[in-house]
Amino acid sequence: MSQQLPPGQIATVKWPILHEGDVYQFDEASWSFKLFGAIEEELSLSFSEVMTLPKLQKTVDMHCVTTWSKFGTTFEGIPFREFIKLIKPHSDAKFIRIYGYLDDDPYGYSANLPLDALLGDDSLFVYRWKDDTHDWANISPKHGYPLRFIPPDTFYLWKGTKWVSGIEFMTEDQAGYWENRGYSMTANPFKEERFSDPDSKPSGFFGADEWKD
Ligand SMILES: Nc1nc2c(c(=O)[nH]1)N[C@H]1C(S)=C(S)[C@@H](COP(=O)(O)O)O[C@H]1N2
Ligand SMILES: [Mo]
Repeated sequence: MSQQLPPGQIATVKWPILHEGDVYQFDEASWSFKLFGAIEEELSLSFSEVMTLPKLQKTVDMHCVTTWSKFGTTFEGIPFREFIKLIKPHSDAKFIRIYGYLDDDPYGYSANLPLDALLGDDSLFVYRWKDDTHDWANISPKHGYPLRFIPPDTFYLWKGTKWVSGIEFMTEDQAGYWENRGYSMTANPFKEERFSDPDSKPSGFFGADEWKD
């Protein structure tokens, strides 16, 4: 809830919508959440199993690399750390990728993050939200229903995978969808880490100006 505007960002009141591909249509029967990679035993959870995990509410800021920032959105969700309690990561598993749908592929989208940055209350798999002008509601399909990740505000929002399908544990920091297309591995908005090479902005920059209030 820092309400600090990172360099090069513009505050918006609206909650813009940005993603690649189609909006995922939730189907509980085929939905699962998988924990895999550098862990002792892989685990697959149903939607009802995920929803029995401990939850909390937290007000956070969101910073999109296309330059909009939205302050003060309150989310209800399951802390990332609750999933770690269900498995035994290898001792050298220092990074993760959070996967989500891209069109019909449940693992088509992903974003990498360092594990040790995700253990606080500001690292949430969310399903409900509110803000100053909206009462509590489920996350809409376009924003990631039934479940999407919200990263700590020290990461740009592309690290916030929508329509999540699982967490991969990794011993090396491996790129996700946008990181493979020229975006930063570390992605700290307050250091303006937008691109992996600050001198060459990737082509196919997404987002345009549609979000402006
Ligand atoms: N599955 C999936 N998750 C995604 C994306 C995507 O293309 N696919 N786009 C990311 C980007 S670039 C941003 S800025 C946020 C936008 O979330 P919002 O549309 O709810 O504002 O979702 C992120 N999560
Ligand atoms: Mo984004």
